[in-house]
Amino acid sequence: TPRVFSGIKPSGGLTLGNYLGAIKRFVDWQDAGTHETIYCVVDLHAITVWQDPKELHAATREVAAGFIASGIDPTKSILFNQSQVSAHAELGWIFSCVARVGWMNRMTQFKDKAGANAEKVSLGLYAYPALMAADILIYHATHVPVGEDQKQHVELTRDIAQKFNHDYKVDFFPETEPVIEGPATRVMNLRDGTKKMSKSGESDMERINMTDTADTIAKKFKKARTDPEPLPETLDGLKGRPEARNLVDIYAGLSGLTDEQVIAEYAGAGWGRFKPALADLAVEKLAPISTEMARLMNDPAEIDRILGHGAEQARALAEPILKEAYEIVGLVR
Ligand code: AQP
Repeated sequence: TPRVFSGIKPSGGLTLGNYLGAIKRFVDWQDAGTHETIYCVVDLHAITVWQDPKELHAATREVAAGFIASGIDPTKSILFNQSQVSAHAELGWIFSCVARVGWMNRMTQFKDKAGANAEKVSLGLYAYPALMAADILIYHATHVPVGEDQKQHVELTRDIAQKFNHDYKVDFFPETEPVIEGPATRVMNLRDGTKKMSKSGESDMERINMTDTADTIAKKFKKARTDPEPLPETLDGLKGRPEARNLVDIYAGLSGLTDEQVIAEYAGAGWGRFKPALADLAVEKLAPISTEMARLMNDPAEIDRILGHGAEQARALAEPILKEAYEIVGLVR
């Protein structure tokens, strides 16, 4: 069976962006049953920027709880945390030797995250796409559901696989493709519609956390930045209105409607009508998940057990592929 792989960094609590752009789709892939689905809490990626050890522990369990509460079933998907399967880091090293510095220099996420501080960020942050390629290719996964922001990294994964196959004259690593479909593949910051919603953004008001209470969700949407115009009559009317587009897109992602259908339903509506409707919808969808997350997080031993079991399953798939990669490269075992 073909495989799907994707992951989320425990670099903080989950946001609505992670849910709509990633987790919701992970569940769809699992339930479709066409692929073996492998989902990972990518803790080694999280430490590319400083993480307090205690918080990293908690966030790892929170992300795992978020997966399960959203519908990832550990009996149907393999769910584990990256650091428990050392083959990721081992293949990641080989890929660091395959990837070129020039390729990394073109990664826009690195440029965004490093900003003017590129000399001071960790070497890991720079090399991170090579480890991400290993996360995917250590399972020979072909499909990678991600948000729009990760497209470039999945494309780089394909370049790394091609160069490895070419350099060693093998046909070993498959072509991977990013799967970026439907609405809300790039959920924007509620305070600035030109920036994406992030776990680690400065202000809590700019994001919806999956663990936010109903009141907090309502307050954040109420205070979300918008322009003064009402919603347009057609989708075209959202051009040049990033904040308005974002709220419509979030509504579409949560409701399962298309952006067009949302506009058709709310044509001409003012924010006083649309924002409370959006908040109600978000609460309706997120409240059962956050309740379940809270229940799961009360039993960390159970989460650890699930991750440990998933790691065992993942190792069984990864180790033969790693062994073969080592042989191809010429490393004596
Ligand atoms: N705003 C978003 N809209 C849609 N999808 C998003 N994703 C993240 N933010 C949005 C998707 O969630 C998955 C996991 O992302 P990640 O945790 O590995 O890293 P990230 O993209 O860097 O996420 P954050 O929330 O912005 O974390 P920080 O602030 O720590 O860097 C990916 O599929 C991503 O596309």
